[in-house]
Amino acid sequence: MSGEKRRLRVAAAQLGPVQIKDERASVVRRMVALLEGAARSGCELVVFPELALTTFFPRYYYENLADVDVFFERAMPNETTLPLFDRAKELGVGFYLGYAELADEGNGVKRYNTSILVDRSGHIVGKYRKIHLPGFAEYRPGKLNQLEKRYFEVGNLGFPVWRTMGGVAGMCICNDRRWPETYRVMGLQGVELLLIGYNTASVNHAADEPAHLRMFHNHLTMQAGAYQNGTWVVASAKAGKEDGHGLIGGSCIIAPTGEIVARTYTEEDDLAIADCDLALCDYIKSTVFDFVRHRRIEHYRLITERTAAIAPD
Ligand code: ING
Repeated sequence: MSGEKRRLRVAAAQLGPVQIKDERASVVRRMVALLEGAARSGCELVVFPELALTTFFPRYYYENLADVDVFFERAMPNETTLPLFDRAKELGVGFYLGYAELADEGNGVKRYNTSILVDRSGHIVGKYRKIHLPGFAEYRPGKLNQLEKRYFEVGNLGFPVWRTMGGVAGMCICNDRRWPETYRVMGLQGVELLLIGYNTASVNHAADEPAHLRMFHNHLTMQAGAYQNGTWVVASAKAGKEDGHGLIGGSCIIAPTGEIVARTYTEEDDLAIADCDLALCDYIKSTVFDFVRHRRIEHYRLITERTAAIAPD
C-alpha cells in the first residue's frame, strides 16, 4: 500500500424520483449521464442510491410476493444494466449500485435489498445485503407503510470490507446508517471509504416528528459514524416525489473528521463531488479513535449479548 495513491475523487450520484411507471432503461440512461458527468469532473468512483433502478416499492402493499418480483433483478449485470457497466468500464470509473436482488443459492428463492461495488476495470469487487430492515412485515391500513421486512430477508453477508480503489472500502444501505454497530464492525476491519445508498421518506412512517429532523438525523448518524471510525462516508439519495411520496435528498461526502465536505441541495439527479484523501483517516485512527489503545471490550459484552434494552425495576 505504501506509495500507492491514497487520494481519489468520488461522486455521490443522487437520483431524482423514479415513478412506478418508469422503465428501468430510462433510469439507467439517467445513471449513465450522471456517471459521464462525474467522469468529466475527474471522478474515479460513483455512488448510486439504494434500490436505484425502481421506485421505492416497499412503500406499497402487495398481497402476493409474486407481484413484487417485478421490482427485482435476477442477475447483475443484466440486459438492462449492462449499458451502465459497459460505460463505466470504458470511462475507468468504479461504482456502487443498490438494487433489489432475487437470489437462488440452492436453498430456495431469497429476496435481498442489495448493493454491489464495481471497480474501475468493471469487476464486481463485492456484494452487501441490507441487515437493518426498518418498518413492519405487516401492512398497516391507513398508515404510511414501510414493508421492507415483508419483501426482504435480513442480509446474510455480514458487513464485509474489500481492499480496492487504493484503500479499504465497505458498504451499507439506508437504515443501516442509523445504527452505530454498522460503522464499528467495518471500523474494526479498517474501513476508510464507506459507501451508502438510501431512500428516506420525507415523512417518518414510524413517528410523527418535525420535518426538519429528517435531514438532521440523516447527516447526524453518518457524520458520527465517519468520525468515530475514522472513515470517509459517501452517501447517495434517491430523492423527490415518487408518485406523490416524498424522499429526502441531502446526498453528501463526509470526511473522517465528521465534516460534510460536499452535498447536494436539490431533489433531482445531481452530483456531490470531493477529493477523498484516505490518508486523512490515519490521524483519526491513530489518535482519538486508536482502537487498540482506547477500546475496552471487556466492558462491551451487552452489545452483542442483548437485543432489547432492559432497564432496572
Ligand atoms: N428508509 C428509512 C431510513 O432508514 C426510516 C427508514 C426513516 C427509518 C426514518 C427510521 C426513521 O432512512 C430505508 N429505506 O431504510
